Amino acid sequence: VHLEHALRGAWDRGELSLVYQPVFRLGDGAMVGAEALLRWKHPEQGLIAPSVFIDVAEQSGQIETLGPQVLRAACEDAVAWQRARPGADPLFVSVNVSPRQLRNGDLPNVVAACLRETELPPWLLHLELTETAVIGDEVHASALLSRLRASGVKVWLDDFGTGFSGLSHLRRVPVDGVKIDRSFVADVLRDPDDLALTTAIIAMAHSLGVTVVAEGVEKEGQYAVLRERGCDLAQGYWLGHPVPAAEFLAQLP
Ligand code: G
Ligand code: G
Ligand code: MN
Ligand code: NA
Repeated sequence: VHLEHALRGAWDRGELSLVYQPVFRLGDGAMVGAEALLRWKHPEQGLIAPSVFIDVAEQSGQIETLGPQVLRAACEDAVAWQRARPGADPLFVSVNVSPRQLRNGDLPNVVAACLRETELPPWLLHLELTETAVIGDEVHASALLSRLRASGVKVWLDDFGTGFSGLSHLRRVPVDGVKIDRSFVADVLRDPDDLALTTAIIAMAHSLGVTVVAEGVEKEGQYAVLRERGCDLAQGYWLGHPVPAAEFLAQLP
C-alpha cells in the first residue's frame, strides 16, 4: 500500500524516467534500435527495481495511466533520435507492455494516438510482450496483436523460452520477433543443452519468418557464438548498458 501510494503521480513529479539500452545487428554490428526501460527514483528510498514497481503498477491498475505515458515518451524520444541523425538508417524503439495493458482492449487506440501525435513511423515502434501475457488467452491476444501489426507496429515476444509452451505459441500468436531470454544466453558457452536450445529457437523462428534477438549478451564469446548460429540482433552489457534518454541521444553514432 505504501509503494502504491508513492507511485501515484510519480511520473508527473519527475521521479520516473526512461533509460535506453542499444540493440545491435549481429551481421554487421550496426546499432538498429533501443529498448526503453523504466526507472523510479523514490525521493527517500532511492532507486526501486522495476520488477517491484511494475508489479505494483499492474496490481493497483496504475499501469493504465503509466503505460500510455511511457509509450508517449518513448515515441517522442525515438522521433528525436531520427532528427539527430538525418540520412542515417532509422532506429526503432522497443517498449515493454505489461499483461494488464494487453488485456485492456484499448491498447491499439492508445498506440494509434501516440503514433499520430508524435509522427513516429509505426514500423519504428516495437512492443514487447511476455509469453505469460498471451498464454491462456490466445484468441483475444491474437486478435489484438493482429490489429496492432496491421497498423505497422512490430510485436516481439519477450523472455522467450522461459515458458514451456514457447515454441508452439509461435504457430498461434502472430509476432514479428522473439527475444531469447538471458538465462539461455548466459550459459551458451558452458552448457551444450542451452546452446542446442538457442540454436533450435533461432532455426524454428527463422523457418516461420520471425526475427530473433538475444538478450543479456555479457561476453564477446556469447556474441560470437550467437552470430555464428544466425541470431539476428543482440543486446546486453557487453554491447551497451541502459543509459538515460539525454545521454543516449548525445551518444548516438
Ligand atoms: O532494467 P530492468 O531491471 O529494467 O527491467 C526489469 C523488468 O522490468 C524487465 O522485465 C522489464 O521488461 C520490466 N520493465 C522495465 N521497464 C518497463 C516498462 O516501461 N513497462 C513494463 N511493463 N515493464 C517494464
Ligand atoms: O525482461 P526484459 O527483457 O524487458 O528485461 C530487461 C532487463 O535486462 C533489464 O532489467 C535490463 O537492465 C537487463 N539487462 C540488460 N542487459 C543485461 C545483461 O547483459 N545482463 C543482465 N544480467 N541483465 C541485463
Ligand atoms: Mn524487454
Ligand atoms: Na527479457
